[in-house]
Amino acid sequence: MKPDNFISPDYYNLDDLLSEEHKLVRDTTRSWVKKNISPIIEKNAQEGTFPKEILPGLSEIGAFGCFIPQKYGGAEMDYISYGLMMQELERGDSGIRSTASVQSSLVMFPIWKFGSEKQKKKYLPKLASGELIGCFGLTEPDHGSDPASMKSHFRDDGKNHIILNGSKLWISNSPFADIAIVWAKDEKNRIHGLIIERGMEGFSSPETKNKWSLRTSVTGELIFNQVRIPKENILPMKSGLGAALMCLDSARYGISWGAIGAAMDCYQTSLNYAKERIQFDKPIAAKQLQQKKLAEMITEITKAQLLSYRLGILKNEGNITSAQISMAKRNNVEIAINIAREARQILGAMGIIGEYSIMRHMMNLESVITYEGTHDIHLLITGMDITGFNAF
Ligand code: TGC
Ligand code: FAD
Repeated sequence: MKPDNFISPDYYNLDDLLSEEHKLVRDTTRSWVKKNISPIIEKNAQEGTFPKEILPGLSEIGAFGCFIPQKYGGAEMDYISYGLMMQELERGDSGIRSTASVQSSLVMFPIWKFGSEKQKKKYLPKLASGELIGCFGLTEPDHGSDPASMKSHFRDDGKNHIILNGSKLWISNSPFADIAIVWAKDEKNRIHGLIIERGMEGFSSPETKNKWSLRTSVTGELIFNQVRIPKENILPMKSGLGAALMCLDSARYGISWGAIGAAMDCYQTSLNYAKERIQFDKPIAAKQLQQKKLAEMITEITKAQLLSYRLGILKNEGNITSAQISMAKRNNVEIAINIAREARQILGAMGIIGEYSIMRHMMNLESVITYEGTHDIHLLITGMDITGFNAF
């Protein structure tokens, strides 16, 4: 890998709108990524492994539960800090951001919002410190975009336990997670969140191998065969698909920022390369065709930054809507994937090798555009919001 000399583009002086705390969180995360992620990540991506040794460091910078109250072990940051942290982590690699997103928004968030006080005290501090790693099981083999039709179900054993059957597919970190937040239906077809612990009899989590995308994040299944779960592991404060969708809102918000990080890295790498690469006696940056690519990249990055910054203000104020989050997730991932594709071309053949990060970002973004609601689903959410008609 090339030395990591990343400097973020800031064409509209967005820094002027950030507080000292925001800048501190961003700069601390950036330094941590330069030191701990950039030197190793290419090897992990080539091998298709997650660098577990970074988990304590992720916890130390506050990436596990950054918006969770300190009394439960979180860093209690605001949502712009959370976003900037996701931006910097994904600038390193989407798989690293994924781990922080899942732990914070999909595991700690539901326990914090829908858990009992006993569950919060039992799990949240250990999740914040990285002593426990969690995963989130919503998607099933036959139900991805339409989780309301899920088949996973449980019945009451008439005493202190429920019995869970079913399976989940495409679950980030499932093969090594200590706990799983799993969504399943009760006997009345009502969806509930359950806390499943590794070691429960009948529960297994095989890895899904041979991905071309998000290779630094381990993905797998969750299989439940007559798993006996104490009733006290049901999240008691909210049931229904809406509870799971609230978790997705939090994660999708973070992804809208994260995608900007990947886009920035591709832009910066291709800009530097274009200034240095000489063809026909001039840097290729002096050619109009390459300038068009670079100028369009910085324009789209700047628009995405402003979108996410405004979204962060709305989220801090508690005035955000799910449809606003969908628009930002969809837009920012799309611009990032387009920027990655253009940036790769600017590097010519050099764009396809691991010495540069672009191709890795490009492949990662193929997952990011599908998970947490596909590109199409987010468009349909916007469509429904503005027309009032459900076109799913
Ligand atoms: P619908 O009938 O619209 O809604 C069901 C109930 O939920 C309520 N609701 C919400 N509540 C809170 N927050 C939201 N954002 C909500 N959206 C809807 C709604 O009011 C209703 O409540 P009630 O009381 O009337 O029952 O649901 P639908 O079945 O029509 O589906 C809507 C749709 C398609 C938007 C939703 O199913 C969807 O978003 N599908 C996409 C699935 C998805 O995103 N899966 C992601 C899996 S997790 C993942 O990918 C992790 S990747 C992690 C990583 O590595 O980073
Ligand atoms: P489908 O829902 O089968 O969609 C297939 C295609 O049909 C898509 O293009 C979609 O846009 C389109 N489509 C679907 N419905 C409509 C419609 N109504 N109108 C028009 N077009 C439609 N899930 C979890 O629960 N937890 C995780 O941790 C997790 N991690 C993941 C990690 C990776 C690397 C990946 C790739 C996925 C992960 N997912 C996870 C699953 C992810 O959320 C789903 O893949 C996603 O929601 C889409 O579901 P699907 O793949 O079944 O596609």
